[in-house]
Amino acid sequence: MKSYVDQPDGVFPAVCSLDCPDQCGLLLHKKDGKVVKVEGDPDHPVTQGNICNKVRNMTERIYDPKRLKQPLKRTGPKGSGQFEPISWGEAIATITSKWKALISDFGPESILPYSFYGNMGRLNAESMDLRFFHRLGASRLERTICNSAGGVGYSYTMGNAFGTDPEDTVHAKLFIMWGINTISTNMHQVVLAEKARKNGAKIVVIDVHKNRTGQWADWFIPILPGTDSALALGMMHVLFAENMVDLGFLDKHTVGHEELREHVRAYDPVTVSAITGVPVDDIYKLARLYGETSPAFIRIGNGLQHHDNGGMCVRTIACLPALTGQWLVKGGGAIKGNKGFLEHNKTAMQRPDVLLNKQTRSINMNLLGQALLELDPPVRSLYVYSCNPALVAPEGNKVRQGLEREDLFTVVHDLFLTETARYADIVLPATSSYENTDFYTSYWHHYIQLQQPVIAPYGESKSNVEVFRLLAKGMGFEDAMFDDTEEDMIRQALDVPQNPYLHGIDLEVLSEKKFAKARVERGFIENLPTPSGRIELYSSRMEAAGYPPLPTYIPLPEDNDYPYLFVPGPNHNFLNSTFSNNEKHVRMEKIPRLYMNQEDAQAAGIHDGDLVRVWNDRGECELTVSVGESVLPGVVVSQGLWADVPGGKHFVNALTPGRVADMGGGATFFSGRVDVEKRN
Ligand SMILES: Nc1nc2c(c(=O)[nH]1)N[C@H]1C(S)=C(S)[C@@H](COP(=O)(O)OP(=O)(O)OC[C@H]3O[C@@H](n4cnc5c(=O)[nH]c(N)nc54)[C@H](O)[C@@H]3O)O[C@H]1N2
Ligand SMILES: Nc1nc2c(c(=O)[nH]1)N[C@H]1C(S)=C(S)[C@@H](COP(=O)(O)OP(=O)(O)OC[C@H]3O[C@@H](n4cnc5c(=O)[nH]c(N)nc54)[C@H](O)[C@@H]3O)O[C@H]1N2
Ligand code: SF4
Ligand SMILES: [Mo]
Repeated sequence: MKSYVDQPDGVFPAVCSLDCPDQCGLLLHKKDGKVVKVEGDPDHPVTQGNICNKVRNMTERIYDPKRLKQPLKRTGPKGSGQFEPISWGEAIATITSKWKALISDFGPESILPYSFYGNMGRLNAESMDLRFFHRLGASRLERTICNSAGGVGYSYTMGNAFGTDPEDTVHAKLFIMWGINTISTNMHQVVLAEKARKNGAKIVVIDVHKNRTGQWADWFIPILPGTDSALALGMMHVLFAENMVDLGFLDKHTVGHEELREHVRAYDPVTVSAITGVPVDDIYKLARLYGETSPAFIRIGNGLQHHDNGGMCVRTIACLPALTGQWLVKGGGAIKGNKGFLEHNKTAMQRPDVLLNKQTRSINMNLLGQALLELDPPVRSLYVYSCNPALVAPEGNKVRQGLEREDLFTVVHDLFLTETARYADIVLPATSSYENTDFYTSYWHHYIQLQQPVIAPYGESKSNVEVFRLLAKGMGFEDAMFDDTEEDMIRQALDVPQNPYLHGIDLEVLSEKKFAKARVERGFIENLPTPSGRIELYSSRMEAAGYPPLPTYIPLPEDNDYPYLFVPGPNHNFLNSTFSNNEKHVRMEKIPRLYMNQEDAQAAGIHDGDLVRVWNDRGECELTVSVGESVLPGVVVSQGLWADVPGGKHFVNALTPGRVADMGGGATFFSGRVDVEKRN
C-alpha cells in the first residue's frame, strides 16, 4: 500500500477521522515533512472542498506541544497528572504481566475495554482491538453512548440504518431538521439545504433550543424536551384525518396502516399541544405543510434520542415519510443514519468466534460509574482508547470515583493527557489518523474512503492497531489474525457478499478512486431487513419485546423534583471533548453558558451574565447564564463538553442521569432535572 510519509512536500489526500456525519475528504499540504495546512478536498462528491473551522485548525492539534510523545507511568496519586516516561517495552510488559496475574486470580472478565469513535477509521475503531479482547475473554463493552436508542428505534420501523441519499436532498422542497443542530453538527446537510432553498425549499427546525440552526430556519418550532413522538403522532392524526396519506404506498410498502389510523385518532392537535407546548394551529400548519410538500425530507438528529424515551421517539418520526409515500420521491424521505449501506464484514474484522465463553458478561458504557463502583465480581482493570469517559460519560462523578479506585489498574491510550488519562496507571501515546492506514465509511453520505499515511508517527506514538498487535504478542497469543496487515484487514472488510450495496468495491477501486459510493441506485424500500420486508408501522417484534407495537408517546419518567430539565448538548467549536484542550477552539467558543428563559430567570432573581451553580443530587457545575427566549420556561440548555480547568467547574456530566433509555441501552444525557442558583 501507498504511503506519503517519505514525500516531504506536496498535497496529499486524507479523510476527517472525527465522529461527525460529514466525513469530509481533506487535502493535507506538507512542507519539509510537516503538515502546514488542512483544507477540504474539492473532488469529494458530497463535501466538495468545504470543511469546518474546527478541522481547518487541525495542524495545531497535530503538532500541539501537549501531545503525548512517549508512554508514561503514574508517579503521583490518581488524578494528579504526575507521570514519568517509560519505554514501550516496559509499558507493554507492565500491562501484560498485570493482566496475566488478574486473569489467573479472577478470570479475564475482570478486564474491561472502554472505547468509542475518537477515530472513525474502521481499523482503528474496531478491528484488532476486538480480536484481542475476544481472544483475551475480557468483559464486553456495549458501545451505546451516542446513537443506540435511536438506532434501535429506527430499525424497528425501517429494518436498519437505511435512509435518503443526502446528495438527493438538493431536490427537496421541505426540510424538517428535527432535534439536530445541523449548522454545527452536519454542515454539509446545510449546504445541500441552502441549494434547495434557492429553488424555493422551506426549512423547518424543531428543537428545544433556538441555537444557530434554529436561527437559520424559515420556521423554528420550539418544543418541550422528550415530547417529539407526540408531535409526530399529532401530524399523523391530521394526515389521516385530512386524507393526505398515500394509500397506494401504504398498501404496498407498509404493515399496519389501518391500525395506525385508528391509533392516532387519540392524538388530536389539542391533546398534542398540551403535551408538546406547540400551539394547536402550528400542529395543523406543520402537518399540512408536510402532507402537501414533495419532496419532503426529515433529518432526525441525535438530540431527541438522548432521552429516556429516545428509542420510541425516533421509531415514531421514522414512520412519517411512509404515510405520504415520500420514500419513493427523489430527495424525500428521512435520514437518521445511513451506515446500513456501507456495512462491511465485521465478523472477519472483529473475530467474535475466538471468544470462547459465549456467556462473557457485557457492560453498558453508559453505566461506567456503576460498573466501576458496584459490579460484582469487580472490574479490576480498565483499558481506555479513543474515548474520554471522565468527561463524556453520564453520571460523571461516579465515573471519576470509580477511576480513583486504588485497586483499579487503568491504561489509557490517547493523543493527549485527557481528563481520563490523568487517572491512568499507564498512558500510551496514540498516532493521529493522518499517521495511519485506514478506511472510512460515513454514517450520513454513501462514500467509502481510504487513508494512507501522510506523516510519520509523532514521537513514539502508535496506532490502536499496532498497540493491540504488541499486546497480543505480550500475552503470548500466536493466532495468525494478529499478524494481519492493515491491507489484509481492508481486503477482509470489503469481502462482504451479504451486502449488495458494496459489490464491486475493493481495495483496488478504493486506491484508484479516492471515493467509492455504495450502489444504492436500485432503491432500498423493496429490500428492507424488517421481519415483513416492509416498513413496520405496526411492529410485532416490538410487541414481543414488550413495547407498544404502534408508535406511542411515552412521557419522560420523573427524574427528581428539581425545577428545570437540563439539556447539556455539544457545541460548535469542539467535537465532543476533542478540541476542548485547544486554546484557539476555546477562544472561539468563549465561555460555557447556560441558556435560560427570562420568565424563569426573573422568578429566580437571576440576570443575564450571572455566574450560576447548576446542581442536583448527582453533582454540580458552574456556568454563566444567558437569559432570553431561546429556550422554553422550565428548560435550561448548555453547550459543550469543556475540559477541566483549574478552579473552574464546567463539568456538565456531573449532573446527567445514570439511567439508560427505553431502547438499545442508550444514554439519557438530556433527561435530567436540575436547580439553578446565583453564585455570590
Ligand atoms: N461541532 C460539533 N459537531 C459534532 C459534534 C460536536 O460535539 N460538535 N458531535 C458529533 C457527534 S458524536 C454527534 S452524535 C452529533 C450530534 O449532533 P446532533 O445530531 O445535532 O445532536 P445534538 O447536538 O446532541 O442535539 C441536537 C439538538 O437536539 C436538541 N434537543 C435536545 N432534546 C430535544 C428534544 O427532546 N426534542 C427536540 N426536538 N430537540 C431536542 C438540542 O437542543 C440540539 O439542538 O454531532 C457530531 N458533530
Ligand atoms: N453531556 C453530554 N455528554 C455527551 C454528549 C452530549 O451531547 N452531552 N454526547 C455523547 C456522544 S453523542 C458521544 S459520541 C460521546 C463522545 O465521547 P468520546 O468518544 O469520548 O469523544 P471525544 O470526547 O471526542 O474523545 C475522543 C478521544 O479519542 C482520542 N483519539 C482520537 N483518535 C484516536 C486514536 O486513533 N487512538 C486513540 N487511542 N485515541 C484517539 C482523542 O484524542 C479524544 O481524547 O460523548 C457523549 N457525551
Ligand atoms: S468535523 Fe465534520 S465537518 Fe469538520 S472536517 Fe471533519 S467531517 Fe468535515
Ligand atoms: Mo455521538
